Amino acid sequence: MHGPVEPFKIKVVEPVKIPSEKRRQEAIREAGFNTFLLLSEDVFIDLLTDSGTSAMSDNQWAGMMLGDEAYAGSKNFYNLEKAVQDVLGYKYMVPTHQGRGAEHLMSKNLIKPGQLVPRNMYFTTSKLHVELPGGTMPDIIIDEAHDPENTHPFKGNIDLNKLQKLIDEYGAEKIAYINVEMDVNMAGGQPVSMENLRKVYEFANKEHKLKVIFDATRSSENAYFIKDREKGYEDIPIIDILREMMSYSDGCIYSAKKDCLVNIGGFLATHDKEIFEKTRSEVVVYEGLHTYGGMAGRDMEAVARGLREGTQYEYLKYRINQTRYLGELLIKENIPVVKPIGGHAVFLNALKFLPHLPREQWPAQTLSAAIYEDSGVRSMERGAVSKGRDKITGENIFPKLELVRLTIPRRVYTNTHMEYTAESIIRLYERKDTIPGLKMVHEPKYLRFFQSRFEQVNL
Ligand code: P71
Repeated sequence: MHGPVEPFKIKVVEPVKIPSEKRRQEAIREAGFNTFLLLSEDVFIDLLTDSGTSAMSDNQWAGMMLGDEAYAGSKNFYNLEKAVQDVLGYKYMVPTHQGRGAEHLMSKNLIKPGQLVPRNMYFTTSKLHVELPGGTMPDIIIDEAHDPENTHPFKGNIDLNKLQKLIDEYGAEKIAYINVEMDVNMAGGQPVSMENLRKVYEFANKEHKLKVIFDATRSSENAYFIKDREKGYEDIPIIDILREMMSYSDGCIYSAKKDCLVNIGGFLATHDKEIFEKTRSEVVVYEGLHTYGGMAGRDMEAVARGLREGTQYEYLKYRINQTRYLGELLIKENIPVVKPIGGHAVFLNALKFLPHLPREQWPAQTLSAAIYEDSGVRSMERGAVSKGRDKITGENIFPKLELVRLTIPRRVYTNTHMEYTAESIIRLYERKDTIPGLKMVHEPKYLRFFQSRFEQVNL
């Protein structure tokens, strides 16, 4: 049987080649066993991230030619503002160069030193931008999310009891805002249900006068899961689902590099005039004028068109099913993966894949490097190296999830590429006992996973 059918045909191709086995061995050593440090040239299938790696449509490329590169008041800014209003329902929008630019502005303006920003699992840049202005990010995701085998359909949900406990312990005034991520990245691309969003907003806004800020980065993919899995939404168009989702928030940060099918861009959007005024006056310090925020006019046009295009049902169905296709090829061979298969990636459970390695030998980092060496497929560590050290004790934190992410760029790779990837991982699983662990030999201060280096330890 065939894999998910692509709702597009291919107009432009970029050649890729498989480096020789000898070159792969050299390349991963030159990169200190860190896939972030590999040269793109040495990679055959690049599943490092779905961020900024998608293929734009002919309509988006046509829009690029209509870039209005005026310093102030670019037409494309107004097109983007309108797209955000139409698709997400927010009245106000501040453009930024990418998601973390928006995180920076939001956190800086909403967090006072010592405050908490509870969230349904951390994301690396989001956590850092909460910590920089003196906040901390407690985890309030449901327990099921920490168990790779648990097949809860909305594993991204917030546990309201955990939120209540924080309020009981610290008081509502200690909480800067509640942060809800869509299609939770570090949990495996797991969605949040509409019911949960509604309840969190009622709890926060009505009972405690707390603001709710979304990380709406993968909200279109989350909306697809709501349509697919939540009772009552089967016949509702994606765009209406999205607008309802966003109505349960005061604002959001958004990395356009994912669901908007572009290579760069981001924004902050809000229903709240005060958040808008504050962040708009500050965007000029860190990003650029408030009508471009670090993006070229042409980039804003591509984001505007991509935001609309990325809500098409046929496209989303293909997209989510391609990820599932790869996941199911692996599940068939009993490879330990996070279940259910998420939206943007398949996550391998490195603790089960390489049970002979102690946590101190970084099983996920090891597995990610081994996959590259086997087949030229690049993946990303999402475990203890990404998590970093405890802010106070300085000790390594070993989260329950020690994962390797095989992230699928949108509209870029074919189902045959998925099959090639699955075959490599299955082959590796058969000889998993022969894979030696790693020790960290270089550790940068911030977001260490990007630039840390490793050496193999003897088995
Ligand atoms: C991903 C990325 C990109 C990335 C970031 C950090 C380390 C490795 C890779 C970026 C996100 C994201 C969420 C939920 C905010 C950002 C930042 N993800 N929220 O998954 O997933 O956006 O990259 O545009 O600055 O590979 P930005």
